Amino acid sequence: MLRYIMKAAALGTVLLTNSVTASADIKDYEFQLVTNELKQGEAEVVVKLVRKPSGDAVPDAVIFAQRIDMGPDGMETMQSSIEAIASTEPGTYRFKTNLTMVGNRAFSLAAKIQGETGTLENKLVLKATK
Ligand SMILES: [Cu+2]
Repeated sequence: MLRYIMKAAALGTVLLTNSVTASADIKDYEFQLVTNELKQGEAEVVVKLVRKPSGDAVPDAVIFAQRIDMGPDGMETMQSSIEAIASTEPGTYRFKTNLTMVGNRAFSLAAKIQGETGTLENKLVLKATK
């Protein structure tokens, strides 16, 4: 009986430790561009949300703000409309935009992640080519 209690207590400790480490920090996540070079004109921007310690793709994030502009080329006020479209793969997020001019873009995203507190904010740089 005592042996059983000690085992249960040890197990409890393990479970507690696991539940603490399972909760990652919002800083452990990042959006990564699947392709950082796109053709000028109508384009699909695809990003993958990754949990950095494991490299796992993270589905079901709520992206509540996105913006694409030419800030990297000194044209921050030159922005394009960008809208989310249906994802084809869990953990990837797709957007439709129009890259009217050749050059670099800053793509900014703000998202909430299931089970994490805080907001993930990333700014990614991509390039529109001829
Ligand atoms: Cu421009």
